[in-house]
Amino acid sequence: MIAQQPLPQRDASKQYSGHMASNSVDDLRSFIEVLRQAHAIHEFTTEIDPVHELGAVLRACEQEGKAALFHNVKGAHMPVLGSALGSHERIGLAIGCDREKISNVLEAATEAPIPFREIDGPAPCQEVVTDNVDLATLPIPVHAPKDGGAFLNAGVVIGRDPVSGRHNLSYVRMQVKGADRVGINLNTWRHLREFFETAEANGCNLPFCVAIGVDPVLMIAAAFRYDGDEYEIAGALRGKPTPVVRARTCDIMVPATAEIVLEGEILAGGREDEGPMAEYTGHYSGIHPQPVGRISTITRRCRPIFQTTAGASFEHLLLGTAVTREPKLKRLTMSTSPRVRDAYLPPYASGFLALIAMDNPRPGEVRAVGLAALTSHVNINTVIIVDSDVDIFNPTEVFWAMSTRVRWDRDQVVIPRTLGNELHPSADRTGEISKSIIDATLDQTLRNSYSKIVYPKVDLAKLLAAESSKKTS
Ligand SMILES: Cc1cc2nc3c(=O)[nH]c(=O)nc-3n(C[C@H](O)[C@H](O)[C@H](O)COP(=O)(O)O)c2cc1C
Ligand SMILES: [Mn+2]
Repeated sequence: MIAQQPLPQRDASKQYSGHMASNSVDDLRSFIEVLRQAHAIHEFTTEIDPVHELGAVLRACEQEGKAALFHNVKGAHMPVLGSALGSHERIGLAIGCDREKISNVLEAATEAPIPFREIDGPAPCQEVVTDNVDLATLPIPVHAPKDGGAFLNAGVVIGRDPVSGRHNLSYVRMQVKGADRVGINLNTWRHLREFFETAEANGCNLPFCVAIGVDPVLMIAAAFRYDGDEYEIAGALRGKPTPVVRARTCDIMVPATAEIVLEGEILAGGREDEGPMAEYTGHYSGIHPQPVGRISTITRRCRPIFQTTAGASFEHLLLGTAVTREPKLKRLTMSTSPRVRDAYLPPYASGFLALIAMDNPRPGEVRAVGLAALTSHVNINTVIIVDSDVDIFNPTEVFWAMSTRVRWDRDQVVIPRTLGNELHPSADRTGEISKSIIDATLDQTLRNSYSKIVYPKVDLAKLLAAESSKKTS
């Protein structure tokens, strides 16, 4: 059993409530409305097969910068939403800010947490309760061509620390293995894995819930690394407490407005093969022994909307590897040196690469900043530091700096045998990997001799228009 702990008291003067005033989102449905108004979603009434077709259409929508709502999924009794937060624009819509402000808003949320609030009375997420569980009643897609089956992957997995009682929100893909059985891919370093290992060491199963179809701030909170009760991050992002209700079968609070909630336990002592699935590394994961979960109850709204995300989708990469890790990357690197101008985790590098721009770094500072970047998230294994005349958001410029400003015998440090993520193709199954800092800044002794060539900007269109008007006259 999980011990109930009082929530820690917070300094109310630090409560963050500013930026959400005009945002009308408080659940998945209201977010879909916002996406419609912003023309950020494609809707399909044509029948779509959840096996392989839905994943492919989702990918095509993502490439156009859109979410997708499938109203007619083959064999399904409910619509399916995909890629809700698969772009900076849609993340901005979810939290009511411009894309440039996302990092700041997320950083501020960690500094001014707002705890959840238990609602009185019946909760929408428990309008219908089913104890006779059959996961086949849910439209869980088989997304990518070589996926080993149907995976639940956009649900927010909620667990509680058996020691402190705090709630942890995260994404953990679950492979459907039977009517009420799932394989659970619990990676190294994950909080839920720590909870499970503690429970299992005491011979206990670990209760968990999966909330599918939630207010998008809960989706963002689930991708965060945070040591407190992670409902606090969702509350801070929304500017008010997340309404929750007690699960039916365990001592876990679930979001009251979720579309669907699965309640179950991760079983102590059992491991079964799980995978493969299209992973955020851009490769399929292998098949590995993983813990097994049993779902005991499904609760839902009367007419629920199912939510999914394809493995290795923009949404998976943005949420899981980039946007939610940048605030800490910036905080640690900028507090290491005031000469750090910007820091970026490009989603195209799956969260393994950090790019940092610095102004005239002093001796030793580049490596100090590189070490700070590596410690900001365990998955980061390469840090490239460039001068601030290089645009870190433009890969062409970063490659140019690497090709012209690095002396490889001197400007690269390799740190062997460091904890990373076991899904990286060069890591072993414990997650051990080697990491690297690449100093692609101009050597201090060369700064006065070499400067980047920059031509003045011209208005070519105006010049050419003048040319063609000459021709016609
Ligand atoms: C769509 C999506 C799927 C993910 N799937 C998994 C997974 O299967 N296993 C895992 O350990 N982490 C997965 N992650 C990453 C974790 O959910 C994420 O790092 C989260 O912060 C972990 O929570 P924690 O820091 O509280 O442990 C996924 C992330 C996203 C966005
Ligand atoms: Mn956590």
